Amino acid sequence: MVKPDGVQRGLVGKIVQRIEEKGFKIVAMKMTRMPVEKAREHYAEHVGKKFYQDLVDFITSGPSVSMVVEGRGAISAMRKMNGATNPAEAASGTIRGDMGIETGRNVVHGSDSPASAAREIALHFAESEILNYQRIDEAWLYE
Ligand code: DAT
Ligand code: MG
Repeated sequence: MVKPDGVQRGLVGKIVQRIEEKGFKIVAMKMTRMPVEKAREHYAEHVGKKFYQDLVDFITSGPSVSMVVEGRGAISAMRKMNGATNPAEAASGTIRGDMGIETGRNVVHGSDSPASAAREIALHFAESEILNYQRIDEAWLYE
């Protein structure tokens, strides 16, 4: 997900480009303003933490772009491409390392496990919004 700061700063195209260049397949994508109820559910694991309310306020503050990204090892690779949670600690070459400064404005979200990916996809997408198609370069990406 490109968070509201990424959308406001005009970074959606660059982030989508990184995903495409890696070879991963975007099988669903949409811009929404996340409703507060969805945001609470999305960040349920952080309920009770001191930054929880700021997080919900921020993620619902404007449009964000959600994607379902498919490919071998996509979940862990996307986390690596996103970089460490705190952009100040994120490696150069990562989205957060290259495009962010502070933890509360860290540009992107990525699911952290198959279970959370399944949960988050079901939260943000209807099954009919997830497309099944072949990309022409697949034969050159996988052995
Ligand atoms: P990640 O987004 O890398 O999965 P997380 O799940 O631990 O990180 O936290 C979710 C978001 O909450 C994170 O992207 C930014 C915010 N956040 C995390 N830790 C924070 C902290 N100590 N202070 C303020 N915001 C924080
Ligand atoms: Mg997380």
